[in-house]
Amino acid sequence: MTTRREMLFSAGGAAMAFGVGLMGEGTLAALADTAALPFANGQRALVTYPGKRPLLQLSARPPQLETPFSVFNEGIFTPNDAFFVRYHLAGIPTEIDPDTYAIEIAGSVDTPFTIALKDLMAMESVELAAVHQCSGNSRGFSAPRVGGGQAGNGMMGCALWKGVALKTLLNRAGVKDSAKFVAFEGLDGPVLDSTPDFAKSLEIAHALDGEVMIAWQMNGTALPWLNGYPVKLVVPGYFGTYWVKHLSKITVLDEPLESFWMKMAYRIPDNSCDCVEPGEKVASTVPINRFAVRSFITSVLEGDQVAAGPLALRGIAFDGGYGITEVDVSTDGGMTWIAAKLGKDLGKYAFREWTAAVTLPRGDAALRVRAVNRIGQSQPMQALWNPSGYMRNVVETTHVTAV
Ligand SMILES: Nc1nc2c(c(=O)[nH]1)N[C@H]1C(S)=C(S)[C@@H](COP(=O)(O)O)O[C@H]1N2
Ligand SMILES: [Mo]
Repeated sequence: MTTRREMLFSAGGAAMAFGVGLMGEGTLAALADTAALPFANGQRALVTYPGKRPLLQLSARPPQLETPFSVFNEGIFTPNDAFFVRYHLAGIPTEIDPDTYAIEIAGSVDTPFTIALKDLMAMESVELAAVHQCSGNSRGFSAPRVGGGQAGNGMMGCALWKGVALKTLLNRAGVKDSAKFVAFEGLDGPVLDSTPDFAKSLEIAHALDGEVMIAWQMNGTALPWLNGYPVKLVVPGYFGTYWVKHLSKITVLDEPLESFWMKMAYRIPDNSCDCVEPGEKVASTVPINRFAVRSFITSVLEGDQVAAGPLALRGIAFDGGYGITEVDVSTDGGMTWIAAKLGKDLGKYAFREWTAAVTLPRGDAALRVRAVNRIGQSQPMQALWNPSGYMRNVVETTHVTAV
């Protein structure tokens, strides 16, 4: 009899050392190629984990990997092997048996139950293209700099998610009238008892909106291990912190979740810009929630040399789920703008491709791109700041030299 037990490191002992950090970071860096992010101390080792191509290493224990920005020009969907990885706790699962894997639904429900993975996968499924983005995406550009993972712009990606609507499961359990929140936990855990376990919550109406999904497929195949195999919560338009990986427990609550990860971490200033002046104290905060509007040029990268004359620009834009309706580009640092052409609409949560034909005279050029969404939200010309380095959505500038 064969068992379907899956392992993160099937290659055995040597590979094992990578993920669980037994090998010193110095050793790892020595083995690896490096890449440079465009800010101070932006040198990163390019490391290969199971199921992944070489990615930029932010930390080894737990693994945190950033997608090289050039990947975003490969297509609108980010390939699974290039998708970023973010964990908080070093106790990540290294063995999972899909035959015994189950999700428990408990708390303020009429009929608590546990559902096996195979039964979940047999339920009516939904599919949705959506951007997944870490709250810490682009933090390394914060000026003045802030503490936390110094990420470039690669802690994001767009995938086609397939799974079961959370609403379907919650309705099967029968949510009690007193319910106000739903909490989510995954298989990973802290190495030390004193470290708070990772748990997140959504308001009950959000959890029942029919879009929040328990995904067991990403871009047509099983989720990569490090992206939450076998199931992750997908919360369209919301920052990645809510997208709980290796999802194993769902608890309906009558009270807010008293978790470090909701109450202390992942909070933004409670004001209209999500910002404060550098150094200013934040008066009050709210949990981070929807993405701000962002847009990027992907066809040329910072510092590139291009041929003077006509240049076909291409890139991506996205927002928190209203949908991108306009993209403009500038070749003179933002003095004049021309409208870009929007590509195929893959849904209001997906990357929206755009293209623009520009002409560059010989010399240095500051290329800029800005997007507008359906409710008129856009991007600021000057970067806004907050102490956690969240919500960056400044109009980005790509410097190129036309020769
Ligand atoms: N179980 C678990 N789920 C988690 C986390 C975690 O540490 N453990 N981190 C969250 C954060 S902050 C992010 S950005 C995303 C990262 O998802 P990915 O690694 O699949 O890209 O997972 C979220 N879900
Ligand atoms: Mo994150």
